[in-house]
Amino acid sequence: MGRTVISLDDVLNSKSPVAPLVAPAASAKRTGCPSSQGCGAAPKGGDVPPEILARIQDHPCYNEEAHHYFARMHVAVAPACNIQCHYCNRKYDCANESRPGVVSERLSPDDGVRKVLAVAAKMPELSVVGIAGPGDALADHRNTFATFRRLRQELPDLKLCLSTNGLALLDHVETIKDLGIDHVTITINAIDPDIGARIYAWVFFDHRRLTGLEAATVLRDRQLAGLDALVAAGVLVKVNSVLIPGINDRHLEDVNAEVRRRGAFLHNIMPLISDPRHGTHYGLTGQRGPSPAELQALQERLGGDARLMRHCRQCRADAVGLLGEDRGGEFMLDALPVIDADAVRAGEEERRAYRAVIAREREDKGGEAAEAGEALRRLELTEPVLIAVCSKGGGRINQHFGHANEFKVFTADADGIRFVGHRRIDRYCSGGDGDDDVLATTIAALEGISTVLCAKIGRCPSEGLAAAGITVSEAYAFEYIESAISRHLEATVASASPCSVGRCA
Ligand code: CLF
Ligand code: SF4
Repeated sequence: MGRTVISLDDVLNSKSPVAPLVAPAASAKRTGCPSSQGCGAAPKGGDVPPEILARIQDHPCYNEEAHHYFARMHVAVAPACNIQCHYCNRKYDCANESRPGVVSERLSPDDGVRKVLAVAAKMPELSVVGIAGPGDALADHRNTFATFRRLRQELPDLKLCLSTNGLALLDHVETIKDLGIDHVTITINAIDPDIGARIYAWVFFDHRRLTGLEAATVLRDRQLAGLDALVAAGVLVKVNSVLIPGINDRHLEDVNAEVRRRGAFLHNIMPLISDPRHGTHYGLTGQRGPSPAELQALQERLGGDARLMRHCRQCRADAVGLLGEDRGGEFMLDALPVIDADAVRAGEEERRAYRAVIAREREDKGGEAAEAGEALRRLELTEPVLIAVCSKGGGRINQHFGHANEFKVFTADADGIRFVGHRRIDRYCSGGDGDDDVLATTIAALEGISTVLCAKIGRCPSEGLAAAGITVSEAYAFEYIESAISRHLEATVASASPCSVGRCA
C-alpha cells in the first residue's frame, strides 16, 4: 500500500525543521523578496544570475539562506588520501572539509547508498549528498564515483556534491560532469609554493612522493588547472582555504583574488582547528588557530564584493542533517531499515511537498525581511550592532537558550541585517540542570556581542548574562530573525540613549 503524500500540516507538525518555524498565528502573505533570498542572504558579491540562483537555491552550503531549511548528508566512502597536510594525521576526517577529533563510520559504496536511501526516506529537508572524505574523495575515485553513480539513478532529485584537495581533480572532470555533480569544493590554502611548503609535508603524484617546494608547486598547479577545467565545464566551484595564522593569513587575500579571477563561485575561509591532543604536526608544534575576530577581520579585508561563505560548520565526513546539527547517530549502519522502491518514491514526494512549503515560507520571510530592512534604515544606525540569536532552523528565533550549541550572529547597520557567522558553545542545559562553568564559556564566546535573542531562557542564565552586561530577550520567540532584530533595535532606540545602539556621531 502506498503512503499518503504529506500535506502542509504534516510537514509543519513533523520533526522536520519546519515544525518550529511557524508561529502560532502565521502572518499573512506579503510581497516576497524578488530573489527569494531575503535580506542578509548569502552569497553576496554581485548579482547572481537567475539560472545560477536556481542551482544553489536549496544547497545549504552554497546559499546561506538555504541552510536554515535544507540538510546535507555526507557518505564516508573515501578513506584514502594522496597528500599530507600539517593539520591532519589521518586518524580523523579530512580536515579540509570537516573538523578533527571525530572518527567516521567508513562505508562501502553499497552501504553508503543504503544509508542515503534510509536518510532520504526519513528526512524531507535533505537536498544534497556530499562525499568529503574521511580522506580525499578523488584519491581513490572508484568508491566515490560508484556511490554517486547509483545515487544519481536512485535519487535523481538530490544534488551531488564533492570535496577534494584537487591533486587528482584534472583526471576526473569529465566524469564529474557526466554524473551531474554540480558542486565541487577544492581546498586551496596557498598559491605561493613557498607558503604551500609550510602547509604540506608531502604530495604523492605520478608514483613519487614529493616534498617541499616541488610538492607545493605540483599541488598548486593541479588545483588551479582543475579549477579552470571545472569552471569551463560549467560546474559550480567553491574554494575552501584553511586560515593558518602566521603562515597564510595575509596570503589568503592573493588566493581569494586568484580563485575569483578564475571563476570560483564561492570562497570559504575556515579557521584552523589545532590541538596537541589531535596529534597533528601543527597541534604538536604549537601552531594556533585564528580567533573569531581574526577570521572576521580577514573577511572584512576581502571586501563586500568577495563572495564569501560565512556559515560553514566544518562538519564531519559522515554528517547528517542541517548544518550545525548532526543526526548521524540516528542512521548507524547496523540499524538501518530496508528501504523498498515504494519508500524511495514516497520519500521523493515528501521532499517535493517540503520544498513547496519552504518556497511559501521563504516568500513570507522575504516580505518580512524587506520590511525589517526598511524599519532599520529609519533608525539611521551609524555603527554596526552585533546580535546573537538562538535558532534551530527556518530563519526563526525558535530555540531555548539552554539547548543551543551555537549562536547565529547577525550585524545590523544602515544597509540592513546580515548573517556574519556563528559562535560555537557548549549546551548550557543538560538533563534539566544548567551548568555554571558552561555559562562562563558561553559569555566568553559572546565577546563583542551585547544582545542575545532566544525563544526561552531560565532565570539563572538570564541573570548571569545580565551581570556580564549582555541583554537577553525572549520577546521575539518564533519570529523571523530579521524582523526580531529590527523590532528589538526599534524598541532599544525608543527606550535607551542613542549611544547604546551606535547612533553617537
Ligand atoms: Fe558537504 Fe561540502 Fe558539499 Fe556542503 S559541507 S561536500 S559543500 S554538502 Fe558545507 Fe560542511 Fe562547511 Fe563543507 S558546512 S564543511 S562547506
Ligand atoms: Fe588530511 Fe584531507 Fe589533507 Fe588528506 S587532504 S591530508 S585527509 S586534511
